[in-house]
Amino acid sequence: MIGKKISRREDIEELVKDSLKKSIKEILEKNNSYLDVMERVKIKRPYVVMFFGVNGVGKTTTIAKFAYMLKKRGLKVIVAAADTFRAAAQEQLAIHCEKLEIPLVRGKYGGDPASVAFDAIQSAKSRGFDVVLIDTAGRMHTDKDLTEELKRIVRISKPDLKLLVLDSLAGNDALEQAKYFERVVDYDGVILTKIDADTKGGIAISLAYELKKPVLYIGIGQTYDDLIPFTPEWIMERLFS
Ligand SMILES: Nc1nc2c(ncn2[C@@H]2O[C@H](COP(=O)(O)OP(=O)(O)OP(=O)(O)O)[C@@H](O)[C@H]2O)c(=O)[nH]1
Ligand SMILES: [Mg+2]
Repeated sequence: MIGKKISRREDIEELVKDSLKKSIKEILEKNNSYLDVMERVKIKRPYVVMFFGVNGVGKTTTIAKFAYMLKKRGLKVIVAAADTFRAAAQEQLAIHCEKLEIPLVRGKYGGDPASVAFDAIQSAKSRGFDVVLIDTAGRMHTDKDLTEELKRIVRISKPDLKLLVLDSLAGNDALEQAKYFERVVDYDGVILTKIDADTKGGIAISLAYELKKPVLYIGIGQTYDDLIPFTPEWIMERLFS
């Protein structure tokens, strides 16, 4: 707004607010790529989607929501429990899959997660599944072994879509995580979780502005219905209401 002439009759506060709104909307719209798995599956089947992110951000819960969303739309989904690292990770996913009546390919604790992903993809091919969802262990950037493991899962399962799961409560640290995962494996889009927990989800702006990465879905609660597509309008409403 520097250098802009403003007449006496105009309300400066309103003008600043409108200008800010316009800028933020532009940033979000430029990097908002709507993704419809239904359309992608028509081109590539099975369509392989891999989820990763640091510990506890909501990967496993998001996979259950994602599977539910796809199943509701008539797609045949299979899940790969490629978190063979954290205790009870396999059982956690098994409970979700049982409730949702979705098949799960499990691995052994301490086993090779890449082979769990691979087996699920093979199974999807032979049994005619539309989508494979791969859950992975949470990992910090300080963990070299887990980073190498993640690269290996990507190399072997060749996912069609790589999704980074970020906790919207993590603030600036989420941006650091986004930079780290971009460097080691890169990804196509982000799922922002826990938006229901008193956060406006402003991280979506930083992601779009600094990394040009779109937020594709947002988690807004703990039930299977609580995953919705992200739209710039949605966050604008939250930021400015
Ligand atoms: N309120 C709220 N809670 C969520 C959301 N998504 C996930 N959670 C909760 O966050 C916690 C961690 O979720 P998980 O799905 O186990 O996270 P994770 O990333 O798989 O964790 P690790 O496998 O241990 O790395 C659980 O209590 C979830 O119910 C969300 O959108 N809103
Ligand atoms: Mg998990």
